[in-house]
Amino acid sequence: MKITRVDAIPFAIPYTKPLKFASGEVTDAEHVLVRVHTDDGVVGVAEAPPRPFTYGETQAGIVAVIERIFAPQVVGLTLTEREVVGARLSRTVGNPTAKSAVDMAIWDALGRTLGLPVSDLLGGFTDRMRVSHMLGFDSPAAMVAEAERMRDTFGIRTFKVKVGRRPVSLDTAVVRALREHFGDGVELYVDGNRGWSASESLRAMKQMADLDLLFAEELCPADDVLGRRRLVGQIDIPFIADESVPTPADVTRELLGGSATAISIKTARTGFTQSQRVHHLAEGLGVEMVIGNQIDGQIGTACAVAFGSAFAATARHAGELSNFLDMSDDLLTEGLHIRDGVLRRPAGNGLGIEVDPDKLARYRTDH
Ligand code: MUC
Ligand code: MG
Repeated sequence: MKITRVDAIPFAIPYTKPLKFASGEVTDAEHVLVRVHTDDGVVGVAEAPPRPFTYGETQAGIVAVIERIFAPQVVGLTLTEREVVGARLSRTVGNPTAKSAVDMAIWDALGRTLGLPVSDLLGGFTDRMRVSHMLGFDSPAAMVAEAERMRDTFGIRTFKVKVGRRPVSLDTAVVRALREHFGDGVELYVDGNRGWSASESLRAMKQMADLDLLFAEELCPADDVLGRRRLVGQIDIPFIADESVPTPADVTRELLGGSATAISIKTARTGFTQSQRVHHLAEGLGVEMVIGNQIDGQIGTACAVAFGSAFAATARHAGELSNFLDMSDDLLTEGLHIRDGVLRRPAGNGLGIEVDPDKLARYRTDH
């Protein structure tokens, strides 16, 4: 169970449909495959998705920090020393997706070694989650058509609508068009990616007050502490903190400070070890959780559904597990499939997934 090597392999797979939102746009999955090898010949995998606009990480930076800083700190430890891994990695600030991919690849290797699914090791609540699909910026007609395609093809009936454009009516018109088109046959919520000011957010929420939204997420800048707290105090649906809670300490501060009333858990940024802490904190403080998506590929999505299906509170709401549908290809031998609006976690030990060596050879960009 001793870690002998950690690989960080950059790869690039184009999207068939770019995702646009208030803080950026994604056209290619330029991610990093992380592999943790052990002296038993076991290999655990995970992926790190660089999101420069959210965490300041780049693909080259993730490869460099893993190869030069993190790998030497974890080689020689055993797979059960995850708290030691965490303590060593936390000497370096930031780099959340690089740290998380190392953590999750270790969990995958542990599950494979023990002959158990990671999801069962974490909590084992269920083997599936309902899926929520993100609708990126476009016209109301195009976003309704995209939602219809997702419902008809994959049975998805929960949609997170990207908002944060100006004037706010550009986005509120989309949400209204979706509600008018689908009636109460779908669940809707909005995510501003910090695009609006607190007062614009309040105006938009008033315009959408009759649209039966489930949640509002990160509508305005988190560092506008007072504006955001005032906003959260004036809306009557749970306000999800996403970019403002990259660590468990941030979760505590945001919830106790009254600047959030729900939490997005993204395994891409808190791995499995820290996501457990986020889950336990949110549960203890009595707020709802949504499994978020860092625009993950299928490896990242397998991680998200492994965690989300492990606990009652995270399996309760639809998880954001569908961004991989917009990629032109992926790295797995057996792809993930969403049917009737549900994603089952892959059966098998660890994460239950295998990287296809031919696909990796085709998409890796380091040679
Ligand atoms: C989301 O929930 O915000 C877009 C930007 C980011 O950091 O994550 C994605 C999805
Ligand atoms: Mg978000």
